[in-house]
Amino acid sequence: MFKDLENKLKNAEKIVFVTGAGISQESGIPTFRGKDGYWRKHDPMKLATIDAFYEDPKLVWEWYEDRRKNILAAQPNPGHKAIAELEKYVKVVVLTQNIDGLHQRAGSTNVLELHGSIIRIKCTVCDFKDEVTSTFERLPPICKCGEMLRPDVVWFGEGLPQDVWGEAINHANSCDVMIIAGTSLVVSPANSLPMYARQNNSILIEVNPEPTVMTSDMDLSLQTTSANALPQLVSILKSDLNV
Ligand code: BJW
Ligand code: ZN
Repeated sequence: MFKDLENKLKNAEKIVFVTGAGISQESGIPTFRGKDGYWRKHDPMKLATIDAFYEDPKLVWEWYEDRRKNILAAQPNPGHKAIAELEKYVKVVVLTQNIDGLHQRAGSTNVLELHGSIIRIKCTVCDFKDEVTSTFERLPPICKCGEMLRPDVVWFGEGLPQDVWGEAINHANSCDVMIIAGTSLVVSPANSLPMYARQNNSILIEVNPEPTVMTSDMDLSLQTTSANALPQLVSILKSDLNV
């Protein structure tokens, strides 16, 4: 079993990371469902659905503005940096549910944002999209067309950007190793990505201090934090890879 695992790791040509809120926890960004997670204090249906947004746009915007300030002040941690470092040795793709941009800031160049980005805004009606890092004077901000602007993120009940999701499936279908870090794997469709990788007979490795709904499906489960495990894992991969 371990010989098989070792051989597959050595010969890996493409490694895909699937990441979630837990990978940014050590950068000071709260998770959703963990201890101190957002959904422990707030009802997701009141903050992360289009109905909630139309019900109380100011409240939803205030939540995103608070998070944006925290995210812009945060720094990538050793987990993000280790993933970026691995790109020097093998093809790496990051499929992230996070909207914080920390993978890109750590240096990863091939990142697909499944749930959008907190830096981007879009109009609720017209095609207007923009990137914003400053704060708004009035909430909710209004588009030139007179309608409300919203964060360009994916809320419950909304489809993922089709092109991004299509590419994510292709990468999951064609990777040799999938490393799943810092996600509870309860939110669909992102939680189906390990199944696509499994169909390709790829190795599944999970990094999470807590067991998840898919821990028993993993080839290897590292029950520790990503800032602890990923630098070690990447250094083993670097020395194992036939590069
Ligand atoms: C560490 C760590 C450390 C801690 N190191 N690890 C009924 C009504 C409406 C929808 C549905 C429904 N039933 C099912 C659905 C589908 C729904 C869904 O999956 N719901 C489930 C929750 C039941 N999915 C959707 O709606 C998706 N769209 C969709 O399916 O479209 C098709 C469709 C369209 C139209 C009609 C019908 C279907 C969209 C999902 C969008 C998710 N949006 C959010 C918020 C927006 C972005 C934002 O503001 O940030 O995305 S919710 C939130 O969950 C956020 C995250 O990206 C996402 C995933 O969470 P994640 O990353 O896994 O975080 P946590 O907190 O859950 O886990 C953190 C983990 O880290 C834990 O395991 C810790 O142990 C660990 N950890 N410290 C490593 N240091
Ligand atoms: Zn508009």
